[in-house]
Amino acid sequence: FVEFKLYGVDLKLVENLSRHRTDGFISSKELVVRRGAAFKVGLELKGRPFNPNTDILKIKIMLGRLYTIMPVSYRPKHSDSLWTAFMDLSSFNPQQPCVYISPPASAPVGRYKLVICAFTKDGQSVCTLGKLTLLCNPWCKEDSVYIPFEDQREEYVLNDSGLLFTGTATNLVPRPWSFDQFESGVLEACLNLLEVSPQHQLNRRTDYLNRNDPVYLSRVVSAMINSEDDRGVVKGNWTGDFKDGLNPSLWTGSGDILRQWAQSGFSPVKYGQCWVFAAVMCTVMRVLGVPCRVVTNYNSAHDTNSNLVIEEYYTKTGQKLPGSKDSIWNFHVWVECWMSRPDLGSAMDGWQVLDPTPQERSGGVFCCGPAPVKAVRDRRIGLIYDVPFVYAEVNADVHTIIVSQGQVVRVNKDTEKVGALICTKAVGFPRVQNITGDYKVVRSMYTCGIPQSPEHHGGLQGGILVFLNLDKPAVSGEPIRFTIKIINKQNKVKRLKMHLNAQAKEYNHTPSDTFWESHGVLQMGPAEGKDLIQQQILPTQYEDVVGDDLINLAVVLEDMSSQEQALATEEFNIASPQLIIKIANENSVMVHREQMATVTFTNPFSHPVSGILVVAGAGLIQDKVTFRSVPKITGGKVQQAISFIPRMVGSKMLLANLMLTDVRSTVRGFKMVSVKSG
Ligand SMILES: *[C@@H]1O[C@H](CO)[C@@H](O)[C@H](O)[C@H]1NC(C)=O
Ligand SMILES: *[C@@H]1O[C@H](CO)[C@@H](O)[C@H](O)[C@H]1NC(C)=O
Ligand SMILES: *[C@@H]1O[C@H](CO)[C@@H](O)[C@H](O)[C@H]1NC(C)=O
Ligand SMILES: CC(=O)N[C@H]1CO[C@H](CO)[C@@H](O)[C@@H]1O
Repeated sequence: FVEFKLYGVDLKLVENLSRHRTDGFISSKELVVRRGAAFKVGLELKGRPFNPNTDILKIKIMLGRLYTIMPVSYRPKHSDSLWTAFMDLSSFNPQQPCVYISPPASAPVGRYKLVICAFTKDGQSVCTLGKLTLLCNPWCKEDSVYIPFEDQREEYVLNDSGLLFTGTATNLVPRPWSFDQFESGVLEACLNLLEVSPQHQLNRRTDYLNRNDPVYLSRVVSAMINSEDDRGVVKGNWTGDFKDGLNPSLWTGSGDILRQWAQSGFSPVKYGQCWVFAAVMCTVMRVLGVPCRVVTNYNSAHDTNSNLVIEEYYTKTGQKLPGSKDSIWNFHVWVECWMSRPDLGSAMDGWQVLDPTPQERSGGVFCCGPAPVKAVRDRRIGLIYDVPFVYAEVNADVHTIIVSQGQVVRVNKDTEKVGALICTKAVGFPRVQNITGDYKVVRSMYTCGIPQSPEHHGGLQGGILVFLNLDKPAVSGEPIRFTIKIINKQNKVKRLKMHLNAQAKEYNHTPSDTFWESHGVLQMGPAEGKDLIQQQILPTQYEDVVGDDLINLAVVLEDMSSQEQALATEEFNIASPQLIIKIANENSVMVHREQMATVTFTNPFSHPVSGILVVAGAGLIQDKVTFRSVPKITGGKVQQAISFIPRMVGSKMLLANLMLTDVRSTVRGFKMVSVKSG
């Protein structure tokens, strides 16, 4: 029987990939399958046919040095914990036999090797080798990442684009983002990430064994996304100076970042801030098959001393001071991953907070989570991991303090500000979903999407109340109009000094110098209410200072006879113009066929601007995004035509990012493109 030869494993790529919902990875030319579901492997025989009565097949599956050997049976076998393999004799082709291999739903994820050996009756054997990548399987009930709704599985595992929310709770700014999990080099970089991790370097065997558990996987990934403590992917920088790297606002997707990291031999990519860390983590988790979404928390507290109070300091003239080590970021972005928590009990199953932005060490390294969202809501701060930290991020109180000559002259307490709104992208639609109620029991006055300004006020004990309100959301190129309302609660005439102060402020910084101020004196009659004090800041006064930053506006009143103070503040962003993207023949976009689009920018600024345009889109524009310079424009329109060849069928996002060089703004836009199979 010397003529019996086994030639190569035909991994039946295309067919089984679509059944495993891994067909997006087709360009990786590897077999990518999910645990808990069988896949099919075909064998090429040369010489005599396979004889099921006398020949025996055995399969060895290897993950590093861990391995398991299974006999190939002739009847399907099911096991929750073991790999099994069988041959279907009813559709048996003796020249090209097929084997079905089933990984258990609890198998570790990673890159496996596979050896198939045939033994003949007289003791001869021949073997052949294959490779496969095994991922988690949210479609499989026995998998600990199982999520029971198809639209959610598609969004949280397969969607390769999305929106990240920035801005403020009353004026959300969606940033389009390309998660890129199916773009070239991304799958490989994600698997590399597991291998470069300190856990793997320290003890491969233990790491491989632990990789069956999404709690472990997500914690490893949360530490590896930032470059602190390890050879992680992204370096954070909050200095505002990014000259030896890329400004975090200019990334359009995760693909560039992960490829750059892998190609540089795993040196950190410069630079990221919270939404970049979170978006790259979301890509890695979706690639690994763990359902994941990016979440924004507005007015996110960073409570360094765990007293659940954040202090903010102002001068008597309304200037915000660099405060304590505690801080409030106007927004902070993290991710949630969906998994069961056998370590905590089924009540904690579901969404888990993971925060890859390096803020505080957890277990000695910069990582955070998984913290069950339910534990945060129910204040179960004894549960692992990092529940108290996340709890403070969404629940701390804010004390606004006026200081004068080292003395505290006034304290306002706000219990509603922190965690004003927590949101993510909705399933299947490019819009926001409010998930505040998952994190806390709220009586919030903020609304999602519809700008509605809450009234921030401060009053003298028994004396004067002051309110500060924007007349409407601030828009680029238009004056910022606001109204101050004062009520004299006492039955006597009061003379008041009024100080108004505006400062620009990055989303996570203490404000820069005052760029606009106004001072005056006014008189209030007994028990009088005034709400006609209208003020405005003109575009020429804020345009060049503010850009993508926020404005911190404050009013301080001082009773000239008693010296008592009252303060009201408002923080807001300026809605920037949008890029408009138009797709030619929008309803007949075909895969692999060249397609045209135009990006239009209308300049709302009071002077000419120019900038760099980047266009990207997972599944639409291969590899690198296109950079183009846009000519100077004065109040007018500029149009840029682009062409691309869609690579994948489905609903894909084309996105554009214009970094203006004359003002400190980045202008964005996106358009969903429905690509048909032709
Ligand atoms: C931030 O970037 C600046 C300029 O590129 C660089 O000089 C500085 O060292 C960076 N800071 C960190 C923490 O990497
Ligand atoms: C991804 O989200 C977009 C909306 O942002 C939607 O149009 C598309 O159908 C989603 N894709 C999948 C695979 O769920
Ligand atoms: C967001 O949800 C919270 C809690 O359910 C609610 O109080 C708040 O008004 C919502 N904001 C919206 C719908 O914009
Ligand atoms: C086990 C398994 O799912 N194999 C599938 C591979 O693809 C072929 C063709 O679609 C299916 O017939 C097999 O069932």
